[in-house]
Amino acid sequence: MKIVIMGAPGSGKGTQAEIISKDLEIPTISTGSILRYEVESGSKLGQKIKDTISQGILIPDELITELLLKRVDSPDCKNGYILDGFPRTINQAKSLDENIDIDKVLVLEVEDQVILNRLSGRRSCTNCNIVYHVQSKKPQVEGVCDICGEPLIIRDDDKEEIIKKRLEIYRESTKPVIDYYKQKGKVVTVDCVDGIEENTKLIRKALLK
Ligand code: G5P
Ligand code: MG
Repeated sequence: MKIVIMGAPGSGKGTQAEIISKDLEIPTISTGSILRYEVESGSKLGQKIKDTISQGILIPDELITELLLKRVDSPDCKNGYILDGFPRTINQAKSLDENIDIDKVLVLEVEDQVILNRLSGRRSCTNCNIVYHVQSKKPQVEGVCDICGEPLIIRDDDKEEIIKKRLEIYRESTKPVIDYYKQKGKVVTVDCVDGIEENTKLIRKALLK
């Protein structure tokens, strides 16, 4: 099964994709994580990407599409995957369509006020990509990843003014992608206002539709 998970920054795409990918035994491919790995590598390209991400704006379509299509060509993707964070523009969606037939587009709906709270309390592990929250998903030891023991970080783009910029770009560039997929009859929408576990139950139900 090939699923796209969409929603505003902080709607829970990464968190929920991680859980659902275990259910379905398929990998999650997060373009945000692919880009952050490139930044961590210290390459010249990584430096450019870092500047763009920290401003809360999008990476050029051509570059991100090339990285994504290369990734889905890997052997672990042969039974399907969940795309988290791609496509984010109509151009990206059209390029994806030319190469891959997506089965379902799962849209997580969350209000802006909830998003600000989720992102201001988020703590991330750059090593294994697990995300935590200072109130609703605490690690066993404060500031340390449960899985690998690495220190947790606050993402550069989780500052309030950058979150607002990301929300603006989401509305302008990414929401039209949801309409694009609605016309193709592929969208299932889930109201994700509750806790993580409650929302996972709703998502599992929606995926059976
Ligand atoms: P990313 O990395 O794709 P965003 O902005 O799309 O970044 P983000 O911030 O990673 O999305 P998320 O994955 O939707 O948010 O949310 P999350 O991390 O799972 O959860 C957020 C917090 O809420 C956590 O603390 C979590 O514990 C809590 N939480 C999660 N779910 C729930 C829930 O159900 N209930 C409750 N109560 N709490 C919950 O992209 C970053 C940048 O990379 C570039 C862009 O510059 C982008 O800004 N980029 C691209 N550029 C161009 N094209 C693309 N395709 C690109 N992809 C990435
Ligand atoms: Mg994410």
